[in-house]
Amino acid sequence: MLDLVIRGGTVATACDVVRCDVGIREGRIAMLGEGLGEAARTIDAEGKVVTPGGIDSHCHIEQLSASGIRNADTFETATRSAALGGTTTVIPFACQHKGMDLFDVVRDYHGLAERGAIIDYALHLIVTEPTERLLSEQLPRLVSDGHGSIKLFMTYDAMRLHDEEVLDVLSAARGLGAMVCVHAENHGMITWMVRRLLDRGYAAPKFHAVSHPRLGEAEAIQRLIAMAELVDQPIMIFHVSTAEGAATIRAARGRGVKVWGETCPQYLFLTVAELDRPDGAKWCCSPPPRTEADQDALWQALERGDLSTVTSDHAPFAYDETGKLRAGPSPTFKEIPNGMPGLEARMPLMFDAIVSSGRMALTDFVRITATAPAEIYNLADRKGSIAVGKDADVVVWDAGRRVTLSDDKVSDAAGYTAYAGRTVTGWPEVVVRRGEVIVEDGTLHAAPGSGRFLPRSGGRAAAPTGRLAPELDPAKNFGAELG
Ligand code: DUC
Ligand code: ZN
Ligand code: ZN
Repeated sequence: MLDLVIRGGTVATACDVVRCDVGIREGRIAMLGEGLGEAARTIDAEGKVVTPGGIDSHCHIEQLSASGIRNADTFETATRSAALGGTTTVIPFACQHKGMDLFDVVRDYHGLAERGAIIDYALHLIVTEPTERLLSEQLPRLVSDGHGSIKLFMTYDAMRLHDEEVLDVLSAARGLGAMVCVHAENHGMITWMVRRLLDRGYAAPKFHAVSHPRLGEAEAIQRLIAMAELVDQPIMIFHVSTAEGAATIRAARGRGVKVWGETCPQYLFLTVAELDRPDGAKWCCSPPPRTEADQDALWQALERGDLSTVTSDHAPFAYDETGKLRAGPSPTFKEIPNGMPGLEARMPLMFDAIVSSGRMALTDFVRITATAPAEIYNLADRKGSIAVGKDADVVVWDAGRRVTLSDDKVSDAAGYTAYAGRTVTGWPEVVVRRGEVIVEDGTLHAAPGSGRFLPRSGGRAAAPTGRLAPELDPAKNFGAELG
């Protein structure tokens, strides 16, 4: 007998939409078909839309910043909010700061996640100090233990790598078959702008956006792509915010470079105008929200497949003295911790904008929010689709329900939503994680610590193309291996 049947819904994957039942046994999808037999429990999904649970492949959870401040959320509160928003898998970070041993860092984040996570998780490794030991001993062990992706920063004083260090990590990742994800902005342009703005007294939150020139995004993406091409290492560009950034990725993909791009709801739905509000600090994130023309360009890039995923970049700080206002009630833009909450709102915002508005197809919604991240980060054997054998991570949507997002409804620890006042059509009514109903009637029914670690290698997306730059290709050059 089946454990659970979701009966009569419109079931969507990234390629098909069919009306059928979903039969679940022992945490996995066991059958798809009409009139599936008896089950211990049945959920009536007549008139509802049934999709895979969301995968949020870029979110900061219980992460310590370089300045010592920790995100507002714990694994418990962050993954609770994710589940209530229809997300069943997250990929947050094990974040090294300078002077920290990467093995200790990874052990500590595993401890936090094991204790608190309510949904399943993998971890990206943030590398800020690529020493010889880290590159030759630690990364190989950690990747083979199931951490198949590495993240680098090209900006932030305390986090960034110089180009030579970026090349070291890209080259090491190539040997390990790991994906490399990058925060790509031109550091010098940002610090130069910050100094000039503050020197002249331009300190309000809205100047945060001015200090991150759009040219700096395209430049860093282009430079990173060139470095990735030199050593033939696949890369993912995080949080693309500008039309020029997306165009740079499109051009590289057009010549066969293995580069993927993501964007986030803050670049699809918000503009720089938010930062000019009295509480503009809430919207200070990096890169900053841009213009309506950028929103249009990013949507087109998603439609064409130039950008593949939409993640939350959830980085929550409360709007009080513990977070956004830790430097006082009127901080300069430089003193405001960067980031905004978004784990809970991502899926409803995207369902509304793609499915309810008719901008793209239901299959596109599934691809962008679940299937593509599963494929890029090598989770697709278990996650990201509704198919026999996969984990039964499923969301039942009331496609007609209208909900106005507001601060008093958020369930993460930031205490506000960047989308307050926006009404979405379509809401995740029931959320199933590995066959267990974990959200129903707006209530969570899962214990902290019940989420599981998802070990993974870099997989197919992270495999090199075999086209090294001529200077590094022994066959085309001087016959010696430099890689
Ligand atoms: N910028 C980042 O680089 N990370 C977290 C959030 C943000 O705004
Ligand atoms: Zn970033
Ligand atoms: Zn981030």
